[in-house]
Amino acid sequence: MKYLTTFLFITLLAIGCAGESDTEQQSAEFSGEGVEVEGAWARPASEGRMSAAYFLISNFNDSDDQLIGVESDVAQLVEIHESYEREEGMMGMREVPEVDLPSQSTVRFQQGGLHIMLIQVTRTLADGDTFELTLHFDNSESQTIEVPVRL
Ligand SMILES: [Cu+2]
Repeated sequence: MKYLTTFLFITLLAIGCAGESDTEQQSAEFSGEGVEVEGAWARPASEGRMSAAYFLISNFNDSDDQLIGVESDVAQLVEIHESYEREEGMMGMREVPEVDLPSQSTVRFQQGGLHIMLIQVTRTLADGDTFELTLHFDNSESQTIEVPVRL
């Protein structure tokens, strides 16, 4: 457990901190259908270590939705995480049960913010590899996306 905590901390340092908000209210040219996941990517990791995945989720529906779960066979444990400031200058991260996807908005999963934590990856994820990630929503159908691994 102590090892894991240390490793989380080191990873966090590598992930860094971004101050901007994770949700953006969209303007005129925002168009699409349903819930769309774009720009997915994940960090490389050796087998047994940790990776994180990032993407944008846009909710084009007239009603709010929520991301309520993620699944992948590429890791022993797949969790929705958020980074937060534990105290002045000290970043931590924690699991969140769900993420709000407000109507007509884009929620950004990014380094230093919301992310998908892939704990104990079942194979080495090298730059150029891909894996599948399934996202479950409260109101929309589940989606399986292809996630490229890159630096
Ligand atoms: Cu995390």
